[in-house]
Amino acid sequence: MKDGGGRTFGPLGTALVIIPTYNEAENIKTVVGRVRAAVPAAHVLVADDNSPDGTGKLADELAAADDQVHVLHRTGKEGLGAAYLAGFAWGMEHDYGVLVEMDADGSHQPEELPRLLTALKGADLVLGSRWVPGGRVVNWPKSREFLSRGGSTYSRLVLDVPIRDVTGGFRAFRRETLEGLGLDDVASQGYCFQVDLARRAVKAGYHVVEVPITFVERELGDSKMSKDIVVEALWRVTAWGLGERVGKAVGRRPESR
Ligand SMILES: Nc1nc2c(ncn2[C@@H]2O[C@H](COP(=O)(O)OP(=O)(O)OP(=O)(O)O)[C@@H](O)[C@H]2O)c(=O)[nH]1
Ligand SMILES: [Mg+2]
Repeated sequence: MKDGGGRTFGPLGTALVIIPTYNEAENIKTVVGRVRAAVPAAHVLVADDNSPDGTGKLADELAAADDQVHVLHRTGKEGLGAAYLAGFAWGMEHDYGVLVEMDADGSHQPEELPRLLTALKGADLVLGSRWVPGGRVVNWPKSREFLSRGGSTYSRLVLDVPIRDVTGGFRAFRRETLEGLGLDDVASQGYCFQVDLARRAVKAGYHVVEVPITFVERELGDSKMSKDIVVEALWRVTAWGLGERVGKAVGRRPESR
């Protein structure tokens, strides 16, 4: 398939939907079931950080009953970024052609996955987006929307990336795109991991497409959002932005981190 610029994209291989979990016992069965129903050809990988509430054990039960469900048990809570990096490595080792990021809490609707995967036929990376026309959030307090919109706007301006929803975590990567992002030196732990990957993709010249999604606030379980995560995002995005400006001023290529 060709995009607007006339580039030809290769066929998509089998998709692996990676779901990072920490204390998602109330959500894991529902979300995995919804993914399996929405995209029956795709596989699922639950990347669990040894959740005290037994999410990992529930995921094992799902995997035992279904060859297309897999579990990556990690030793402890290390943040979203580390869980995704481990999930990507597992997926590449097992030869998946598409790696998808998705939350466990129902905020990302599995029924929207086919639209993301269709868009990926003509793109290197597809971002589910709340902040493009047609995208929206359901049941979010104004304070949360302000934080998310503000984070995206700040990142877009400071990093000069033309993406409306740069912090979102419902995404589909071609395997080749991930391979080209230089993931070895990614240090971001919390949600700035998403900003980091998006900015790397834009800077590397990949064709990044935003697809509108309806993001639904979690109904069950607790948020892992914390002040530390916001502070990490703020300082890293600011440091990346400053690094690029200094790089441009002295006429060299931007640092990768
Ligand atoms: N493996 C792993 N998963 C995590 C970690 N932190 C968060 N997650 C998962 O990442 C996804 C997003 O986390 P949420 O707590 O829903 O964060 P959020 O969506 O920003 O916050 P809410 O809007 O309040 O739900 C969920 O599936 C979490 O279980 C972590 O340290 N390790
Ligand atoms: Mg959530």
